[in-house]
Amino acid sequence: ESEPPKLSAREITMSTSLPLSQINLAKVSDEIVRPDYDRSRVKVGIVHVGVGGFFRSHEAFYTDQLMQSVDASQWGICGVGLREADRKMAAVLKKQDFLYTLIVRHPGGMIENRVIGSLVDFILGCDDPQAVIDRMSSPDTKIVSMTITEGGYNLNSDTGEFDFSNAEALHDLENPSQPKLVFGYLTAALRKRRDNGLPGFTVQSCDNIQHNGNLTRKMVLGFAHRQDPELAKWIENEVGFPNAMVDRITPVTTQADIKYLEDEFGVQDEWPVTCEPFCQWVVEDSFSNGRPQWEQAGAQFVADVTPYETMKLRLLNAGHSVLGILGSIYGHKTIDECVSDMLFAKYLRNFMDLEATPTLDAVEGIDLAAYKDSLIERFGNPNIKDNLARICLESSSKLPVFLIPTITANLRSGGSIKYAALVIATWCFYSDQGVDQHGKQLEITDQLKDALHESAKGTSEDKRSFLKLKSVFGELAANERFAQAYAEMIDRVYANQDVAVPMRKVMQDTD
Ligand code: CS2
Repeated sequence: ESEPPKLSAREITMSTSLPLSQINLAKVSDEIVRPDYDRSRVKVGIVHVGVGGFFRSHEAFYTDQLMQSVDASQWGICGVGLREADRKMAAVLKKQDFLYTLIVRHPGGMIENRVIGSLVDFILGCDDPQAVIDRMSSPDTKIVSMTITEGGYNLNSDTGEFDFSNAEALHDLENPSQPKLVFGYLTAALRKRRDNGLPGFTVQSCDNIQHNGNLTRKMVLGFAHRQDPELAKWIENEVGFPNAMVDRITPVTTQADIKYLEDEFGVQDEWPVTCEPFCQWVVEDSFSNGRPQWEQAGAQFVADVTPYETMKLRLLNAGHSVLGILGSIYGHKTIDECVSDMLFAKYLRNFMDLEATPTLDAVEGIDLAAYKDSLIERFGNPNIKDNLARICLESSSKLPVFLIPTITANLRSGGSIKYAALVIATWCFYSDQGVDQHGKQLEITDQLKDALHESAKGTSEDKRSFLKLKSVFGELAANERFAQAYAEMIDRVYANQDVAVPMRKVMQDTD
């Protein structure tokens, strides 16, 4: 007599495909790390605006990691989406009791899966702005953190001030209880806290911006001052705005990620997040109303974050932009594809060594050469398919932070500028033509898409036309040395069918 073959653990889970939820957590395969703390005890202490992949692979991960090791139950996170575009995230998270899976893909193929439990609520601001204001002004809320993208700060780069020409900002001034922008929300909530005799909360930016805390402070105060100077003064005294460097490469979630969890573990997670194993968070310890002990989960608290953020923005983020723009025109699709191409890998390394590194101050405890090696290894992770389309999203807000400061510093010091100049010239071609060198349509998403296209189109009449877009390039056009180098690159890019030719030429000129 033969018994029916035993089902393997995997087949058992497969046969009962489980929608991810609190109640189903116990049934999820042991191969997936799950919160082992009591989520029902977790109270909201942090409100986070901008729940995308990066927040979910980074701050929520650190907080979950902390909760796994110590009692941090007062630091649960309530996610907030302000816009219509956040509706799907709100719905998926709600359905899953705010749980999701983090899929950490190592370069060698190892995958660590982990259900993150630190997010315990979500509010959609466009449906109920008052609920967001109330949550932010609750006595339990100590921190409002945000990832609103580099372009979300409503900065007028010409004046360096809050941009009151933005229709939504004007709307917020006139409708303080129905805001649209995060600045309107923060101001409304801080007003309510003051009126209720509560202390302020810390406003914590997690975006890739130099001195992100200082900029946030400037924008919040700029807006608040126009609305209520007394309140602005209170905020100035009450609210901490720590600067921070944040880092974890997090590509856009794909259907393949969803299918992977379903096929391997029988888990239905409608919106998991994939990321690399590397993770870094360097934060200034200037919180005004307490904070989680994130250092116990691997974060670094330092007195001055400047050298870390400059290093990361000018090497990692700028490195991404260099590959993103040149690679898009060349026809590469992902970052790992770029760095496995010798030409692109060498161009990147030269840009880092010859143009970015000389502008950096030494960081104590960090070996820049080793940092660059590690970046190239991270970029090369073949299991992180980071699309160039994501890298090139909103380049007009990224390049002024990632790349242009390096150019400016080199112009000041007499350093090399041609690697960067070719990138800007190629970006002009990209904005002008909207296709790669094989004639394939590029997917361009940028707040300034039309303005970029217009000024790039002027190149045939005036080689320097693109640089005249002051909100992006500031005074670069007025610098003769840069403008000349740029014009030369424009000639090369427009004269060649293949961007590899000017890339090689830049490198030959260096050797
Ligand atoms: C990327 C970043 O936006 C970009 O262009 O450089 O999203 C980058 O992946 C992260 O900052 C990594 O920490």
